[in-house]
Amino acid sequence: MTEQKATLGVGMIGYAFMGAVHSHAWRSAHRFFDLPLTPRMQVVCGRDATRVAEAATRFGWEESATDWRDVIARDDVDLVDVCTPGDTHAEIAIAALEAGKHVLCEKPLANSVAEAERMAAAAAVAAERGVRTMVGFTYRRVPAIALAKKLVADGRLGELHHVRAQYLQDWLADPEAPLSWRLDKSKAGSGALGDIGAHVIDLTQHITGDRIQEVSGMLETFVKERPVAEDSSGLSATAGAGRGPVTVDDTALFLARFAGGAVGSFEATRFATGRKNAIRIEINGSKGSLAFDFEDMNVLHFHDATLPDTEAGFRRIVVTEPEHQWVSGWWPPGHGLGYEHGFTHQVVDLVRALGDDTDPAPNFADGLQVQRVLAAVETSSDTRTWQEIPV
Ligand code: SOE
Repeated sequence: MTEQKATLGVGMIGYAFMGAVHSHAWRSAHRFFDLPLTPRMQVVCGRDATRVAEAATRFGWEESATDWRDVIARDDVDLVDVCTPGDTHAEIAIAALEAGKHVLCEKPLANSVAEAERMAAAAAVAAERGVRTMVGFTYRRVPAIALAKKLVADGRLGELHHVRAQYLQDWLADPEAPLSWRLDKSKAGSGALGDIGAHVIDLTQHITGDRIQEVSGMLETFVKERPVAEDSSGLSATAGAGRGPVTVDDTALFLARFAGGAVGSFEATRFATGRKNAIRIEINGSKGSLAFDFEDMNVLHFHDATLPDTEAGFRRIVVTEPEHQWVSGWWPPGHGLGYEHGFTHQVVDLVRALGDDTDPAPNFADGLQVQRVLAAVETSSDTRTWQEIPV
């Protein structure tokens, strides 16, 4: 007889784009990986009773609810997964932590440093009782990114000099694209900067094992007014009557100095026509370089500068071998993974950390550090000065 594993009751708040991909992850993680606890998709929560009930059926949640406070109060919920816009992260996550629930929270952690500080403080108190937190910087869980990190940690790039990072999308290039909540500062905190710039801040710090020490930034909003949205969930929105102001940046660029001496250039935009979800990272070190593009996410390019120039070049490594992190849970070599797998790996690593009673990464303290970089870029752009990131 197979041993019955303990369960982890999950309550998810929000059911749009992020809710859909998180649901997929909660449903598949224990079916493909050996986990110490079996996730149980207890309840999904949203304000519209009919729609959230439909989402529960479609995504495989046992029940639906319309008030997140009811979710947090339930004894059968051990973990709260926050998939709502940023303006509600702090309130929901802090209440959940105070109720003794583990929290997985979508990125960026909050809409301001003050909120992120309160969340990190609540997480530190909760950690003393064994309650854990994680922030959804999912791209860390792409196998090619894990390989990039390993190459740097193994010293294969030598001393790091350049970090070049871009996150390029084009879903706002059309000036008539409606005002989704992501264009409203009071809901989203910032625009391209926090939504996608946060990912490359986290990724480059993760791969290099270093931290950004100071930044000089520039934000720009190309289209200042758009049709108001009638129905806005995630990236898609339907135009309603009238127009309204865009209150966030369309693009964010910044230069960065890393504590270990490397220098970096960063760019995040939703106006790069033709680029759909291009996360491009190139790192140059004294012994070699690596390059990654999420639009070819199963591949990492590696240049070994210790080889003779006549043979060196960039090697195209297809990161689909069973020895590559997480790959053995899936398909035979060469069959490749997609966007959703990063979310499944996130659940795998989170549930394993809970099983081992260790801290998952990145946790709320890491999320706060990224928030400080975001705020420094914004202040730098407003004041046209370099800004240090407080440690
Ligand atoms: C929208 O730009 C978005 O959905 C981000 O919010 C996600 O974090 C990213 O994974 C894809 O793009």
